[in-house]
Amino acid sequence: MTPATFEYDHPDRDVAAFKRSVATKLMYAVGKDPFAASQDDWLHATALAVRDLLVERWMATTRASYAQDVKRVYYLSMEFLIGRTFTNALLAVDLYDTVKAALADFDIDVAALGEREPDAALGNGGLGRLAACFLDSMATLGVPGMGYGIRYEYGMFRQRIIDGQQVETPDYWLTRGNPWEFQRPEVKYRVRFGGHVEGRQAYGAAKWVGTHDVLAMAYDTIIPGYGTQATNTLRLWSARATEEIDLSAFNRGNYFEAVESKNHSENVSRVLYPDDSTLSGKELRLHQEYFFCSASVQDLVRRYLRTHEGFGQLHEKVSIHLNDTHPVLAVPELMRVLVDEYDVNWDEAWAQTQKVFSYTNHTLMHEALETWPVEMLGRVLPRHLQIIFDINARFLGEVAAQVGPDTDLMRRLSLVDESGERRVRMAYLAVLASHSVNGVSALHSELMTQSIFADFARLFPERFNNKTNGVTPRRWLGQANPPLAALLDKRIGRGWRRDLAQLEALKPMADQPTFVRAFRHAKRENKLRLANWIEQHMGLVVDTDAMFDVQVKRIHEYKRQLLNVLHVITRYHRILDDPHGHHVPRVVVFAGKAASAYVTAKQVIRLINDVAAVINADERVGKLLKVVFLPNYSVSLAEIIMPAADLSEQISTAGTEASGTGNMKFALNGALTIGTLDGANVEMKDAVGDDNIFIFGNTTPQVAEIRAKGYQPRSFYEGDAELRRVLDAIQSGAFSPGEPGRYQSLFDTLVNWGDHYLLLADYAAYVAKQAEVDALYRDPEAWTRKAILNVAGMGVFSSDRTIAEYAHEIWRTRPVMLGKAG
Ligand code: 26V
Repeated sequence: MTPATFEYDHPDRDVAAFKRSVATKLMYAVGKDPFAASQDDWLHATALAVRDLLVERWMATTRASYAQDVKRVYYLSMEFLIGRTFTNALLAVDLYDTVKAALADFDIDVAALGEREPDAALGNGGLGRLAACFLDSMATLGVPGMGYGIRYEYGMFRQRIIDGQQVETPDYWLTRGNPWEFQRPEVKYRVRFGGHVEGRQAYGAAKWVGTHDVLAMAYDTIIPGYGTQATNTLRLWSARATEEIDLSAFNRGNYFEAVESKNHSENVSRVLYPDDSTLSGKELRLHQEYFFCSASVQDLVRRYLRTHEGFGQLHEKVSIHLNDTHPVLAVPELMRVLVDEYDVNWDEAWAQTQKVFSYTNHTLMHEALETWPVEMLGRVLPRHLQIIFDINARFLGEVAAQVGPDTDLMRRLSLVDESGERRVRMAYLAVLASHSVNGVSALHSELMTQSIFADFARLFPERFNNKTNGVTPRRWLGQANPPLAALLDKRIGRGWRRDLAQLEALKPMADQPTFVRAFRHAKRENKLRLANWIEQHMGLVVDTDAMFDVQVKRIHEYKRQLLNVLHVITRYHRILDDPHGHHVPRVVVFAGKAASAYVTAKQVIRLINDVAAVINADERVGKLLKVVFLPNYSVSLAEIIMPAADLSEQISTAGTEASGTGNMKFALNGALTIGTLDGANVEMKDAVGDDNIFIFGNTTPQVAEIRAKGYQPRSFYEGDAELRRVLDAIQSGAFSPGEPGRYQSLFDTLVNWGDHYLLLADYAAYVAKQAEVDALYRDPEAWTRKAILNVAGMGVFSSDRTIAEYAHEIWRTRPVMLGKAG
């Protein structure tokens, strides 16, 4: 037996055998003659052939984890932003070249095939993508775990840009079937809603009756580890109508009503909520949250009981991790299952619960903190509301006993916010029920204990900790950046894929001219790839010698894409004022989706497109400045954008971005960062060195001080002629001549309505820092040297490091031990 972390020899690198396997799948699983098969048929057949290889490892891992009775981690997340699987799976099992050769014999190009695969876009942004990177790292490290989530039929909407504006269209990603999943019709759980509670006593068992029920059916996806036999499972739940709903209506002779109500039940898993900026408090969202929590808890309890008697060992065998508060209903659900269904007494159940759960907070933004009206919770989940009330009463009683009567403290700590319509504070429930609460960067974890959880941090200081985010090097370097990956393989070996700290070995090479040249060559190839994409999809020709200056992420006011636009217009004015000046050419790239109801964010998208239209058409500017908004930002588009960037824009108002992970992906691919001291930027600065990153702007304490003193954005507007000219141009319709008033409200947001995110206060420092960026870009050797030092410093930002910390310090799990592959 060896730990699951070893490089293995391959039994399967047999091109002829793989060809046979693909041909067999094409005929017998896809049902197509090779002569009639479409590209999508070939993709499907090849995916099934690759999947066969994964299945063997999967079964071995599952068998070993039962035999070793390992502690399992259940990662509960409403979102898993996986992207494409095909190429990732081929690289994971080290079969890319084999498959490439096998397909070439059929005249099929493996890369082109991979690009036909739709993204699994089951997430909004950072939180969902982090969950996907974590699955990859857990499998790679052999952490015995499982992701639980929802199998949305419609993922993140597709964004089209029509007349400069975002238009959302549905993303039905399952049209051609999903070759990576296994439907499990036999794994079904009843999830109950509504009804009422009988026989309730505080802290005692009760009967929940009169409910209307939905079934949760499992779909399993294999998550392969890299360079190991270990695999994990992502189990996603899909809603199915129960038999009795159908029957009751059928019996009344109403076929139509029966099908209608079936549709209604199955709506629960229909669509991902595409808004990560506000909690709209929609009842369907509450149904989704409980639906997947209940199914997951029932499933993991059943698995535990298969090999254990009683619940005394639960915390030694089970860890449940809450990816933000979205899955926190798993807490009262586990309490309900233990107390109501298995007669465990309250105190024992609560003690186990607290040892089992851990929670990660991903945002301090007030609007995104979940609270549910007591009225709605009581109607949809009456038994859970009682349990939450009981948890709250116990807790407040204990605090009162400890610190004496302090009604103000009680009011602040209560799980129920009584200040207006009574609401349950889900983040407080998560903190109370967990033995570990972490933020996602050093700064964010610190702020968390000073702001939203200050009272809890005083009561339970030992609970709070930091786990700085990371990204998987397999996808974000190995897969996304073949030229750089090949260069690294040649110069430092292949080991960085599993041990990113090995990038450290690049440091001395930053001063070797041959390496610097090769590195620049790789960057150029990536820039060409993006330039081709832009020309093909948008008909715009961009110059690959220009600096690619990139900001891609969700469109949010706090992320300050608008500050970037102010800089773009400043450059435009400077070029017009001095057409023969020594300007550094830039291509400024934006991409990102706005929540469909987020009016200001949508205006920002429109402004970017309007500004792009004016500047790109202005002959006086020519190659010196181009602006592009790439539509439909996604994981697969990010894989093309990140490697092509020279400059990475990470410019959120200090104290607002919990961590950021795009910042890490860019630097890993050899971009320099211009950024504020926010989120993980702070730690990136420490990792790459102050001289190799462009930091500007007010710090978190300075932001607080400016606000406390009464921030006056108008004084910046009036005091800075260059800024005023930019804002006046926006306000007067210079970029919207057909509708001069179009951006009045954006102007007002900044100048007259308080500029909540301090764009004007940071503008001058930002523009000055951009001039430093230009100066460095004029010296390609010096620029590339710093880019190399950025790559070299990114070792610590591997999600493998992050997951190792979670596993040792929070979950306390050990890797599953496996025999050699093959
Ligand atoms: C929030 C909400 C609000 C309520 C309804 C639905 C919904 C869905 C998603 C979210 C997510 C907001 C939190 C989030 O994505 N945070 C990001 O997490 C990243 C991973 O930790 C981190 O790098 C980013 O800085 C942080 O913004």
